[in-house]
Amino acid sequence: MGAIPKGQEELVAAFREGKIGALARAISRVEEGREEAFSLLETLQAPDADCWRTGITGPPGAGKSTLAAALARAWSEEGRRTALLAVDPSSEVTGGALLGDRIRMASALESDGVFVRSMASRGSLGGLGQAVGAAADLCASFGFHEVLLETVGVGQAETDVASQADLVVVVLHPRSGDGIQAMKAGLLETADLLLVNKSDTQGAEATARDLEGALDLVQDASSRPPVLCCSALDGGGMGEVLGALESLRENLSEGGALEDRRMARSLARAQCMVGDGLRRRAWAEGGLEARTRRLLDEGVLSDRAAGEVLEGALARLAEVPS
Ligand SMILES: Nc1nc2c(ncn2[C@@H]2O[C@H](COP(=O)(O)OP(=O)(O)O)[C@@H](O)[C@H]2O)c(=O)[nH]1
Ligand SMILES: [Mg+2]
Repeated sequence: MGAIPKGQEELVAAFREGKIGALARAISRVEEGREEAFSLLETLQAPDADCWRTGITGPPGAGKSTLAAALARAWSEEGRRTALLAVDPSSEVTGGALLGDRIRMASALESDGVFVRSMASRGSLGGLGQAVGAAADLCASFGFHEVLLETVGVGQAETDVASQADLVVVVLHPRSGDGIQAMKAGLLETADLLLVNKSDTQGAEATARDLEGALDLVQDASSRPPVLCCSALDGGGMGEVLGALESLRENLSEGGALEDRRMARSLARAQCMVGDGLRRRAWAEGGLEARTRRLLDEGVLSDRAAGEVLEGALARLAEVPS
């Protein structure tokens, strides 16, 4: 456990007393991405906390938030305290009615004791993956048993977020073509469980069959994620969804795969930070920008200059003791 960072004594005390406002403030520190956030994380860390991190990803409108709410309610009823970290860049553009929906849903969940936090800022130290991973750590230390990470399944930042989960659930619309889209977006490879949501409407079963077909193309039988139909809205099939998650967790814990995943998660988060730091600092402060400019001034083509600068930087890195 690290020393309590200066100026954070009151925050640390309130966090340890279980004040939810302190958790929210601690997450803001992490999002702001200042160095002192690391000492705060060290001080508050609880590596042995009993906490599962479940990623929920898929296209906009598939029902990720609705599913997250349904899971959060089910777990809360079992006495498992649940936090929902929603990373949904589309929430900024939808506005209007949808935004109203979101706020209503968030406040209904909060009154059930679910902690809801939306995260949009990229953070400045290691991007969104680092910020969300750190926020999940804080929720675990605070005493939450379940952390849901909701993210739209597009783009690198969102993939970084999914890599911070123990298990990933992919939620799809019940319409033909969604399975193929998901395959193209690489979603099928990251899924531990595939859900065709909105089974109260038409086409869910057919979409599930399409998905099974798409899975035949990308995965062998032993590593195929289960495909289920459900309605997050009216609760249909939710018992099966909860049961499937439970047995996936058992398999992960028994085979030692969970430790591997958690190591991969730490590595991925460190990679986000190192990558981000290198890009920012080596480029501007480490002189890579200046060197590239010199080459461009000499008439070297941009891509060629990049190759030379990269090789030079890697050669210098190789001299750093590992
Ligand atoms: N009919 C039906 N509508 C649903 C279901 N789940 C979500 N929805 C609706 O689909 C819309 C998008 O849901 P939302 O959870 O915000 O999707 P997200 O963008 O993936 O988070 C909302 O209007 C929901 O009420 C479902 O199981 N059945
Ligand atoms: Mg959502």
